[in-house]
Amino acid sequence: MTGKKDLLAEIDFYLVTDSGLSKKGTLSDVQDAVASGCRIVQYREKKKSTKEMIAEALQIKTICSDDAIFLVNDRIDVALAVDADGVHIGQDDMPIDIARAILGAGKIIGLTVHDIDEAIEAEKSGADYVGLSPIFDTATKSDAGKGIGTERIRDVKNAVNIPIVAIGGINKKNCKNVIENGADSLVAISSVVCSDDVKRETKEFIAIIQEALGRIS
Ligand code: TZP
Ligand code: MG
Repeated sequence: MTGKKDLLAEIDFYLVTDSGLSKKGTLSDVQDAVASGCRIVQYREKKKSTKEMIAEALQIKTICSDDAIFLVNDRIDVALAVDADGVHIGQDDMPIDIARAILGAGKIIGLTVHDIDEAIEAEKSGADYVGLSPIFDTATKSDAGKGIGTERIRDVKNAVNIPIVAIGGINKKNCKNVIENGADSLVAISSVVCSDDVKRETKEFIAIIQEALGRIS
């Protein structure tokens, strides 16, 4: 298999960057998370210029190296420019078949879904994983909508075979429940990037997730 697709089976804590919320900055957050064992990073940047994004993305790619999957949110052009491992896109972004044709079979494409129907459609159209959103109410994304609750994760898990990444309002208190209800991986943006110690937070999330997945070695 080309690229890092096989690493998708091993992901647990998934870092999504947020330069607006971050205490120490995107590069510091990526460095700390990867140093603590995070295996997947999504560069989500809504404010910077394309030029700035490409420069930052190249640095993130270097930090992720062979250790972590490196995806770019929304910007397929930026992902191509830096030869990232793939992209994460939403329902209103580029149709997945066109994104696949541009990126090629070896790249990872994650798609945000909100319910079972969108998840089934995502799998059919060739998504490598789905981001199920939002599990709980969240202030981090203003248009995320109301939390769907953890029971919906199980419904989606039963309907598709690709990994499910849960996102939205997840913290260390509720993350065990998220995994026990069928998520393979989860994102907790504000819990991690707003903290003083991203290394510690990442380690703690990974430990809770691994234990809930029964993968603890
Ligand atoms: N997509 C759906 S909810 C969300 C995104 C990017 C924000 C999640 O942030 P937090 O702080 O983990 O609730
Ligand atoms: Mg998007």
